[in-house]
Amino acid sequence: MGMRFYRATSRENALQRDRRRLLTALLALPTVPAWGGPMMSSAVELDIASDGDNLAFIPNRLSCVTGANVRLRLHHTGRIIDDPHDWVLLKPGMENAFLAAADKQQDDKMVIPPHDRNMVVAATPLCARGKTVKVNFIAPAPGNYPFVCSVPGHGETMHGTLAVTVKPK
Ligand SMILES: [Cu+2]
Repeated sequence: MGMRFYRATSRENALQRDRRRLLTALLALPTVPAWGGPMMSSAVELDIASDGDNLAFIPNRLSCVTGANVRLRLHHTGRIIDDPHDWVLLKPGMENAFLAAADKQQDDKMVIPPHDRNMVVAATPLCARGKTVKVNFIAPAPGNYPFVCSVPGHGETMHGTLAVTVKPK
């Protein structure tokens, strides 16, 4: 009697354990397919570099699809100059206003003053010579977004455009 009860209980426990395992497995499944799912925002890797010791970006045009999960890497290819660089993506039309403010910035450890952040979509940290820095961001609404290096004196030539395109249907 006691034995039967024990077996029933252990079978019950085993069932519950199986159900729990199934539930855990279901919860672990991604809610959208790993690739090509309709809800999945596509991941995009963008690479940009300084043009050696010139104050320019290579390439100076980038593009991605709106809503993309962008991972941008900036590489500083300078060999002589000690100036760091960064990559700052701005809202359309903000380039002149942002650079005017950035060029007045004295503190070269913090090149994006807090009151300028409303012009900024995304920005890498400062990148030292020979190094690579990264920033992840979600591509904004379709449009042409200027990007600049915010280090004083750089942005006038060290700039470009990120073309954010509409989602293909
Ligand atoms: Cu720079």
